[in-house]
Amino acid sequence: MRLFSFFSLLLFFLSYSLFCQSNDNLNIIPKPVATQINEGNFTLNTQCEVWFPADEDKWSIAAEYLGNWVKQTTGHQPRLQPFKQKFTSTRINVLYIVYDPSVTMPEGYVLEVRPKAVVITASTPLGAFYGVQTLRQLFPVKAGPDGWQAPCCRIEDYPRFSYRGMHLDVARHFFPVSFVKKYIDLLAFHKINTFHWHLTDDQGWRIQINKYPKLQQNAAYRKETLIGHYSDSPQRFDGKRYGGFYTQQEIKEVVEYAQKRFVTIVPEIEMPGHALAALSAYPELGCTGGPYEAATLWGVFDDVFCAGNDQTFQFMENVLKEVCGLFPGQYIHVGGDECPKTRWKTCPKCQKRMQTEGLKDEHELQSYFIQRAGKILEKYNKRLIGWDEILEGGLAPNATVMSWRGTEGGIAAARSNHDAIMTPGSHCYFDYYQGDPNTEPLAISGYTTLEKVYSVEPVPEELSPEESKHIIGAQANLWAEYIPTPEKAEYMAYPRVCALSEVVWSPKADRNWPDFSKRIQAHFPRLDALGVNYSKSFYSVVCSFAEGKVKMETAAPDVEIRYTLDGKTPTLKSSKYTQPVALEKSATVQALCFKDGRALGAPAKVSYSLHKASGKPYTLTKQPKQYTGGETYALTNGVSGGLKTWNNWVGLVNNDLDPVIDFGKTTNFNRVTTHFVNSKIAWIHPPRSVSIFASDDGKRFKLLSIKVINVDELSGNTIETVKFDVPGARGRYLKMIVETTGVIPEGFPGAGNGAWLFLDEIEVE
Ligand code: TNX
Repeated sequence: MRLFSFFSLLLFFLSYSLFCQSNDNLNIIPKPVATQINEGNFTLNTQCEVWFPADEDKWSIAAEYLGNWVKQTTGHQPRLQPFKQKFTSTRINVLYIVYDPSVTMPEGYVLEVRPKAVVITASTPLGAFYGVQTLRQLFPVKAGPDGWQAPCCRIEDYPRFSYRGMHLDVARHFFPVSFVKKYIDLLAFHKINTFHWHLTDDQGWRIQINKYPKLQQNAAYRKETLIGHYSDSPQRFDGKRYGGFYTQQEIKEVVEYAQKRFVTIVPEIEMPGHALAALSAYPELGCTGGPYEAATLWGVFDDVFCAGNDQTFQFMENVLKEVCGLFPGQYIHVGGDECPKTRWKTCPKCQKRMQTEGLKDEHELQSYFIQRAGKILEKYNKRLIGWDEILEGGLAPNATVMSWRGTEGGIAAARSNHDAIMTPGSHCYFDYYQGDPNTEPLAISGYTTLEKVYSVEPVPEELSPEESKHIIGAQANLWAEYIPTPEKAEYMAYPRVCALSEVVWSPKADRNWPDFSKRIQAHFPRLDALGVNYSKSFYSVVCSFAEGKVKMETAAPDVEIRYTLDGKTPTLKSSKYTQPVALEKSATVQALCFKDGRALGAPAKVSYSLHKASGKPYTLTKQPKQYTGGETYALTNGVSGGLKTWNNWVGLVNNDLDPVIDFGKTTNFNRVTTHFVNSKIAWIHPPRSVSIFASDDGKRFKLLSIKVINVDELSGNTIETVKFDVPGARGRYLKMIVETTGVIPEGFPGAGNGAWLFLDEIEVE
């Protein structure tokens, strides 16, 4: 008896520990709900067959997918065998797909790999399909000495959210059907079930509409395209006509392809803003009547669809009718974002519409526009999705909100009983840099690392459990202003989609970055095998500077960092990083990650210019939250911010910045220099004044100098320098007061909102 209980205890611990480490071994992404590894392996061989429920054709989709995968992997086309009888026991070498209503989660499945057979159980074909996707990941990317083997295991799995989305902008740059298919295939592999296809924008209209042939002839093309970044000055253009569109036949082909992967397509037809391309073809739909040109630059444009013109709504009705006929999903996205009201304010037709409809301002006119689109969609049994601006001026009944400007839109929608999809710019914009902008390919701006994507929580804390039910999921967006090729699209999307997939699929309680950071490395070879040009920025070294020392970190575990200070690229022979490195003088640090003797990712390269305040601590009355400068002593880290990303800037909105630097001892200095951003288009305004003070006790400060900035004179997108010559100045503390302009004045983007103030590096010599 004793012996028995000892053994059962031992068995319990053994199986428990197997259970716990299971994910480390299987490395499935997104992580399944429950996994248990069993003894033995299953081997795919040329005898294997796929059996599936005979009664409904959708089961055959999962079966065919599985069969094709076996064929691609082993070269052997398995026989596909529908079966009607109740599933009782397994035959050898069969991959079973089994209907079982007891698997209650609609997208859930139970996958059992046994030594002689595989059984995927689900109550829906969709669940079975996801079982197949997991099975794919159980096999290695190359056959081992004993062939294609998967470990025996039992996996129980189902998603956390019903809406798991990924977006692709094909308007700013056009992507061929072959790539769109590959993109969808990869989404399915990661159990993402919705593909948001952004089909129209200022720079191009990409879907054939039979009723409006000029959308194909004209609106699908632009004269030329911006080269480099929007903020480059002067802006340069390539002088080449650019464009393309999908025929309805191609759209049908893609829809069918997606259906075979249980991916629903949400097409987006932008209105009333982002409409320049459409207006170039049908100028009568704009307030001024044109002429218009499809945009060659990125941004937000004043010319939008006229909301007073009945022809506009006739156009929308006809376009949406064809769109609804092409896409079988329940949702149609109508945009609604970034629609300036400039033209509407002076357009007699729009003003008349406001009068007759009793609309109090242009925001209500925008809301009227979207509500009419909603009514059209209702006629075709579709539901409307819009960006969070559709909340302004009143929400259309039944509308689902896509919250992109933070989470507020989603919160407001949920509180008013509307569904919401979270796609906050900070975490879900895959057009942002995923590593140091100095080593990454050109991106729009931002800094959204893999780890940051992994950390996003779709359900805001503010919501009650009841309200939270309206958060149906999350999505990431791939805006394509700076993504001209499929290779770059993959680079920007992967591996961030992998992190997103886990956010939307796996249980919240299982979110664990250290664990994911191991599994993602095992996932990379799978992406290699699928021919995905994913980014390796996950391995990039991030440097920070404090108290005279450079700290080097990487998100990847189990790697070594090697660095140089002499301007050379690190090799396996360079110094190995073990602890923060003291910098005695200005230098360029290069750091690179190595694993198993191989370099991973691109080397980090940071040039430090040291001065008397370098690495010194400072205080601020108001701590920045969003723009922290990226490290503790951002203002004294020896590195100035650039225009590629705001990540290195210390920023506050509608507030002064007032750093007080502590030199640690009385210090003599002659000159103080600092920098601020002037980018009114990005709501970042110059300060009204900058003043500096010195103190010995940190309490009583003496004014050293003040500079008044001519705020109105500054235009464009620039970094401005302020220099104070203060010969003979001395003190232990140096205070700087950078005075905000306050609220953005009329006539500038974001008028009425607080202006941002961005400061970086206070150099003391
Ligand atoms: C904002 S997100 C936009 C897009 C741009 C994107 C660039 C949204 C609804 N509108 O038009 O492409 O920023 O990040």
